[in-house]
Amino acid sequence: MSKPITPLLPISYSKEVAAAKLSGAAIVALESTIITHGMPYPGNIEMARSVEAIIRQEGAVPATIAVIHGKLHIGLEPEELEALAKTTDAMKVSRADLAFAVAERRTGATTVAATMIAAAHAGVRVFATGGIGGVHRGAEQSFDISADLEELARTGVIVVCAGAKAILDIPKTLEVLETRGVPVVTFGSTEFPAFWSRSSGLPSPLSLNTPAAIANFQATREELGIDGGMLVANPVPEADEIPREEMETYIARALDSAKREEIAGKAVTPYLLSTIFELTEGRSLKTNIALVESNARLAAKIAVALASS
Ligand code: PSU
Ligand code: MN
Repeated sequence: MSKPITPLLPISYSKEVAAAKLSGAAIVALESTIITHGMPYPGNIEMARSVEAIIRQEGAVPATIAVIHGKLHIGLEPEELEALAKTTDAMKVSRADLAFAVAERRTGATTVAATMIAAAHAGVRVFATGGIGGVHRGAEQSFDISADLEELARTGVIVVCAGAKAILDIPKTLEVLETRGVPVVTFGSTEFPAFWSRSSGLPSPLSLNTPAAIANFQATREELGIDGGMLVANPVPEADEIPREEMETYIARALDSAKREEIAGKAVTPYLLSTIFELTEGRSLKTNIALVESNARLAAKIAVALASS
């Protein structure tokens, strides 16, 4: 008989997530690419800590997901979170390379797609982030479409975001989500939001006004045997919004320099994000943190509603 080639998956739950799984408490997954590749230190650790605190305030348990030295972590202890925020050489792992990071004992930060896979594996049904990956501008030439969209079509996790960044082609992103059967629900508005700004100029395919209605919608999909995830778009709080026209000039400059420097593949999104932070001298970072906090609050409310249904 041949020996099994796959050893037991090295997986580790934080103390609080392990306890929540036993008691059936609500859990909210959080990604880690936003920490290592989406924001500079120390803004990244401030964001990561405050988002976890907000989830606890709402009566749920945060589960930040990452691969550390080959072990898949569902929930990080405070010192692990701090160490990850300071890491400069973590891989950015998506569906294609999540298992590679585990098999090769690497440290990897999970994208929306990889976080969804890990959350589903751990039985976590709700996940909060800032922005999802999508169809890049010029995708008709570059073919650059984020694996996040395919993951939303396959994996049954509710992803709460602030819409899609205008570094992407938002109409094409919504088209792909519709083609792949992913419900896009804007919370409390009929317009799809554009990350830094509350409006993208495009109507939202669906809209709902309460966390309980969102939980009920997902439960109904599950009863009907419809698999795959759901995208919940939560417009940035008004006080933190940056107008669309203002961001557009920074986006255009960031896209220009990405083209000049021939940035490609998984480096594109991190490059654009960091260039925009530099161009806005940190103002976009403040908005980014505020919207992730707001998404964490909504995600926790949805998770609590799902846990009590
Ligand atoms: N968009 C943002 N902030 C982010 C990301 C996207 O506004 O931090 C990160 C997320 O982790 C997302 C990933 O899953 O980038 C998408 O990368 P790509 O476009 O290479 O699929
Ligand atoms: Mn890409």
